Amino acid sequence: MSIAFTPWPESFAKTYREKGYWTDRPLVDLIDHAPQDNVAVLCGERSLTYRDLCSQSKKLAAYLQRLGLKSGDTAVVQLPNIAEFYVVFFALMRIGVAPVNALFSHNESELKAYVKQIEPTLLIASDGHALFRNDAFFKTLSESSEGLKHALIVGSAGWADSLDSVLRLSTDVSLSAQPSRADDVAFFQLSGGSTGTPKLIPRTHNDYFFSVRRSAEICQFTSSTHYLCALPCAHNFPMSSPGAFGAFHVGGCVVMASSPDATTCFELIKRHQVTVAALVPPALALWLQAAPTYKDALTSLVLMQVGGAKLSESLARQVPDVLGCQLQQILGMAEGLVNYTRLDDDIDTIVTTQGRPMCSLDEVKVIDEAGNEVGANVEGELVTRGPYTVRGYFKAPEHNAKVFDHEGFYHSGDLVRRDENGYLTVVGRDKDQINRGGEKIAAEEIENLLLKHELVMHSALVSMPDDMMGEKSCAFVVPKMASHGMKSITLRKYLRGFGVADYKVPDRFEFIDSLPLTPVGKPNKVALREVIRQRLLQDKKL
Ligand code: J2J
Repeated sequence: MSIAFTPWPESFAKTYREKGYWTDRPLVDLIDHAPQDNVAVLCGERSLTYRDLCSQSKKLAAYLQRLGLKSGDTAVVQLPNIAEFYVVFFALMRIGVAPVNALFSHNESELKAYVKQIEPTLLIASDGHALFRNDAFFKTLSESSEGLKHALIVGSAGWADSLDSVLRLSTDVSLSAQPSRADDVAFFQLSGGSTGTPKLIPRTHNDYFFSVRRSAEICQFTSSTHYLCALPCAHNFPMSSPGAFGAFHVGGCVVMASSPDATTCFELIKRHQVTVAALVPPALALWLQAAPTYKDALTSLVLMQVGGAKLSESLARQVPDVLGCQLQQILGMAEGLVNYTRLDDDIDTIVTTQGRPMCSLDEVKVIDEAGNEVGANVEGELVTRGPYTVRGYFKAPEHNAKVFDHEGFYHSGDLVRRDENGYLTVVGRDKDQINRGGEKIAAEEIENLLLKHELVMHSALVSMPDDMMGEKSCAFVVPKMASHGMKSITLRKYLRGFGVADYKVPDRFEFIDSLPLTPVGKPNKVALREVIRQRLLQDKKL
């Protein structure tokens, strides 16, 4: 059985095939067709060749098949940056089970929302996460989703089957199951979101495989590429731009880092002769600070990719000198479109733009509020469709009607300028989202939770400037009573009580008597952003 999603219209699918962009191959070919003796993943003291990765994922696939999992089923997976992330992913691909890969920083609230949406049969998680040290949370999840019967845990939690034992002990690799069809959903990617519930993005084998292949080509990945996976491995950027999958596609090697911090990564770069790393701007800033002391550790590094949030020109200009390698900027989105500065672009283009689309069939328009295309170098919203940009979120008809237009263009909410050569520069955002150093927070999700507090009458979450993170979040709260005595700490605790990921808890709270409103009666977030900007300036002066 296949999973329902919004397909590309037949005429587009035909063109993408004719052009050779969609090849009707399953994603598991990424590892099955790689040179089997090459090292695929280095993780701590462990080294897995492609042969190991293939055989372990086959063992796990066979085990899951014996449990009764079948094509069209879904799974929620939450793993840290460890080799098992790929073993699990490709095992699920072999039997046509579509996972949503939650970020390791996600918590009760996000996992419950994913379970509700995809009604999984299986959960794979790690006992390194507080939620899975015992079976209490799994029981809660299975109460809300009848089909959720199976759990596999990395580590020795004791309450569920251990993934480690399955991989060590199981010998049977006989598989009758097949991957899902290449134009069906392979897995769900996470959207940054701007709504109350996080939206899931159905990605097909065909579209994702193309995006990986083309990315690897643009970034000139080869079998000698040693790619450092320092961002959360489930994120679209380190998975596919070109990321770990790009490295697999060419038989290269992925080095797992437990965190993007400079000391951890510099040691790995030196030890494993890493050639490419990918970071968000705040992590890059820390690397740039730390690098002068470690410079000889970084000699193998050829390419530093930066994306996820706006990189300042001043940081960008430091990269070649301080890290001794080339910079590449990337404007990507889990919904599809990825833009790259090219390796042979001049330095000014690389430091001042976020690149251009990777494929000639990426249709990108920059439009004004009336929906008309604007000219070169004029600010407008980026809208796009193409061979790897999805046509709809999973089971979200109302939201889809708002962000996908009748021609299938995805309205990204990113405000950009496009130059005469097609290069995009991000200048702002017209979506209710905070980009906290690459981590996206949907304002409405947090506002809704705050409104549940008995003393909160109104709330509005906005971004505030931050030197390190680019943006942080500030919640404006109107209490129900003037003499409320409410404190930030109370609301922080309250939000944590719902089990939302830490990065979504507002960095600052401001209590006010009323929210400024727009002419149509919505909270005026432009005005609120200005209020907090002024207050921050005031604080700096004191
Ligand atoms: C400014 N804003 C950016 C950039 C993304 C590669 C790289 C990044 C992502 C990603 C990704 C930006 N400058 N260089 O999926 O494959 C903001 C935009 C965009 C949103 C998407 C990839 N690069 N952004 O960040 O789905 O607002 O994907 O629409 O997490 O991040 O976020 P996400």
